[in-house]
Amino acid sequence: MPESYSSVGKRVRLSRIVDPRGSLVFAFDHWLEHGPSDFPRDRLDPRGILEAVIDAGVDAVMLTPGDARLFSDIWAGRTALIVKITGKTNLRPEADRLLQSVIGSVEEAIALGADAVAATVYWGSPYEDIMLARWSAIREATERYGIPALQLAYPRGPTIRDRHALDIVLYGVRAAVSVGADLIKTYYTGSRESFALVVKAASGIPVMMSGGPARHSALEFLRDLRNVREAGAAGAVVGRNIFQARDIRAMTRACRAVIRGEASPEEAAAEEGLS
Ligand code: FBP
Repeated sequence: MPESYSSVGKRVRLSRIVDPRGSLVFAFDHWLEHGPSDFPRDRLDPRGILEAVIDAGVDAVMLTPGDARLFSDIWAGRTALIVKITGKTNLRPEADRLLQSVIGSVEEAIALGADAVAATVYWGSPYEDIMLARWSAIREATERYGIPALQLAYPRGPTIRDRHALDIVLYGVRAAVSVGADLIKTYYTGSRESFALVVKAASGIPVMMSGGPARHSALEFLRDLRNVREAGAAGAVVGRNIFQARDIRAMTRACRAVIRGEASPEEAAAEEGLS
């Protein structure tokens, strides 16, 4: 029985993002999600950051619909595009930050030339029900159009004390698989051994580590990337550890070399003059 059109589309598009050697995706929705606190005064220009990262080489960029449109002259033809169609700001009252709003549609993402659509689910949020209804509608549309659905599976809510705890991350990832994610981005559990269990629980659905806040040193982050790779993950989706780095281009190249297994963290750091 031949594959469905949609399944071919998903497979082909996913292959533009997931490099079998290990993928590096640049997440750049932080102006919406976090605001100026993420951006030192010399990093206020999104164009310069995006140009530097793409020039250094990443497998894909993840952008909001508005930024994907505005910066198409930078990414188009140079890297794959993931359009994130949910978001929130930190200007909201704290309790309401546990809900992601819809900021675009699958159709708009396709119109922009996207290779995947991304949406966040805060597993454990009091708004989980709303986000799951939205996720289901998004997933159904991605099925129709043959475009992969990436879930940012983020356990977050009043019952969750440690978002990075193994059982919590395992639960979020298994839940993401259960609701049909084609690709999963989730928190790092702190070690190769524990992240290997997360990858295993995903039952073949590719898992990528979410970068998280900038580490104390570039080398520390590169070691996390090495662990994630050795855990069998498909790669990493990284924002702050790249765009807050002293040298954005050098850090991007080092991350790519480590996630692909082309260099050890120490070799990549030395090669790029990072510490
Ligand atoms: P980082 O590598 O900077 O953590 O980026 C990944 C990401 O998921 C972004 O897509 C998003 O803006 C941010 O983290 C969400 O951060 P938080 O976990 O603080 O909500």
